[in-house]
Amino acid sequence: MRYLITSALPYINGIKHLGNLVGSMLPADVYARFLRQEGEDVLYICATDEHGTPAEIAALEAGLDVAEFCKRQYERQADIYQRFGLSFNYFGRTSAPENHELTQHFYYQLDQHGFIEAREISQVYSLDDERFLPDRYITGTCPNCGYEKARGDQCENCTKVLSPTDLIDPRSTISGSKNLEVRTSQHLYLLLDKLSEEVRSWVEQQEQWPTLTKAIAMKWLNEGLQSRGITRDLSWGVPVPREGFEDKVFYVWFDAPIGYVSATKAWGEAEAGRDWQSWWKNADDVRYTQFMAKDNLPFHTIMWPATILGSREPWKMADYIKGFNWLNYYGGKFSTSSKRGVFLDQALEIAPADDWRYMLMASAPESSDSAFTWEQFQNKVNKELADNLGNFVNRILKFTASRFGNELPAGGEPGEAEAQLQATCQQLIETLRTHLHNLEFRKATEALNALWTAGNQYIDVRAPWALFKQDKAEAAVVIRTCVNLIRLYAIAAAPFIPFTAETLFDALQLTDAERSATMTAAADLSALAAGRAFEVPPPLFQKLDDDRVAELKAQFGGE
Ligand code: B3M
Ligand code: ZN
Repeated sequence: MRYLITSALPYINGIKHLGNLVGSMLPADVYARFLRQEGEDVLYICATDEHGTPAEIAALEAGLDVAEFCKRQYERQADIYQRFGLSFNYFGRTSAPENHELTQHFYYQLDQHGFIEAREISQVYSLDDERFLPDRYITGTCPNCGYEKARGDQCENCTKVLSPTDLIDPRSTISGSKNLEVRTSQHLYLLLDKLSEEVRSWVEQQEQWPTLTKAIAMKWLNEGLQSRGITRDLSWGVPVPREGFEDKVFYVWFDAPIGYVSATKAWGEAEAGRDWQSWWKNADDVRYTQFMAKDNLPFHTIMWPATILGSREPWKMADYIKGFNWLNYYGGKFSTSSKRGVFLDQALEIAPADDWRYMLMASAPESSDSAFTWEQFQNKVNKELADNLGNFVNRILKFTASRFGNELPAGGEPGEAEAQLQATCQQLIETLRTHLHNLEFRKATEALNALWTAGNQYIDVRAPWALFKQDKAEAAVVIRTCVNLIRLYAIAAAPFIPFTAETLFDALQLTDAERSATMTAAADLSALAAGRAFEVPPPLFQKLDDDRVAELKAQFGGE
């Protein structure tokens, strides 16, 4: 089995916030890192989603040509994800030539098999802006929930997918003008209704999907699929290769999921000998897992599968779709468009990536929406990372260095307490691995934290500092056990806090083979033997005191 992993493609219009990270890229990265560690063949693909009206609007606001705007934003995002330790095998762009080519290919296939229809439709035209107003170029009140800032393509509040003409009291997003009229123009439609039964039978086969994913898909299917316009009056995007459509491009949600395939193609082309097709075509030996926030679920459970099914080609479809609820920020959503919450560049100025990675996974909105609070962040960093893990490492290594020097001491034999600790660790590692295989990230961090607690309980009982005065050999056994425990901690935590794991690997001077051991193998607490050299690392985590928390709350409006 090989593992293909994708995160929903982050949209290009600006730096993402913590809510975006927790609901797609971060869990996918933790999963990818875990599977690689287990020795699996993993391909983790992501890309920026660059087309559509929000990109054009953001470029306009920035006073840049949209291609230049996207290029700059792509570089900024790629840099930030690297600093967060996101280990994509490839981070592509939907504006890349591979995506143009594959999008047109899917269109040809769908058209050839009778799933595309050209229709004359009515559209909102802005007289003041002298242009059609597709999708987000129009704002109004949601007919479903009454939210006043619903966009022409989807209501951000209730997630209902909309058409611009559905909106109540519509206005232009560009100018605010209400001087609008309805005009007709030709557009292409994907005949989802014709594919409905095929999509339904595919969805029904997915017995192991999480409840949220299945519920959203079934809701859509039961409401009845309707054909959907897949072209827009824009100039930035994938051109529509059809006579009479020279001024149009494909709708962003048509080409975006194709970005998963095209970014894999770009990965394949980046180095000789990479067979990208084998990951996507007739890929029965591939297990494909997608990660995304819940508002993206309809597109991945219905629209994208319909595109694949209608292409009549054997493209890989998702085996598992992990959807996340919202991470809320003080009673409201994190939001890029309203600049609410903490953005990734700001986050890295406040604390290192690992603090965020751990905290976010520990409060992942898995079974319901969850709330980000600064107290929760403080609590996770101070109590779990700094006290439970960081303190253990520093106390043990400092003590060892001062009493025995910078080598693991010899003497003594592991006894009952060590055997018990080892059994506890093995059990917790199995629990952790099971949660990770099941993509239960909150529970996984709980198992990890329990593992750290087990070490602290062990040294509370065995108290090597006291033991040293009475029985040096016995103290040496405890020390060796603890240093092995530190290696286990580093390996078990590596998918979550890879930078810290690296610091610990260096401190313990592990060989490459020792660094890439599985958690199961590292649960052998006598692997590192007497005589091994080590260094004492600087404190691993910095605590946040109450004043700092108050400051952050004031700065970010967390009240
Ligand atoms: N770009 C996520 C969003 O902006 C969207 C995901 C595309 S995945 C193919 O809501
Ligand atoms: Zn709504």
